Amino acid sequence: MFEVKSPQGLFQLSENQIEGIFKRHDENGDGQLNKKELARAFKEMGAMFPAWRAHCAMKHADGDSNGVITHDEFHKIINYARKLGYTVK
Ligand SMILES: [Ca+2]
Ligand SMILES: [Ca+2]
Repeated sequence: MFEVKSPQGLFQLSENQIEGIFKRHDENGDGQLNKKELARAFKEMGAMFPAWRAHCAMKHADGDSNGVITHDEFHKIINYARKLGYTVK
């Protein structure tokens, strides 16, 4: 499970919910996530430094280093987000 600190307190996100957040932030609708879109997604999940978080996530999940998270890299970014555990303080 995945935990996020929000103004309402602590709540948990399932893998599907994380995927939903990432997909919702695919603003140009190309089915891929660039760093800017990632940062917005992390912001929604309660990251304190979304741009930095997106940078690290990109390094982790962008296997072919083309600067975007494509469909086949999606599971890696979801995994990464889950592993963070998101006990954001
Ligand atoms: Ca996109
Ligand atoms: Ca890539």
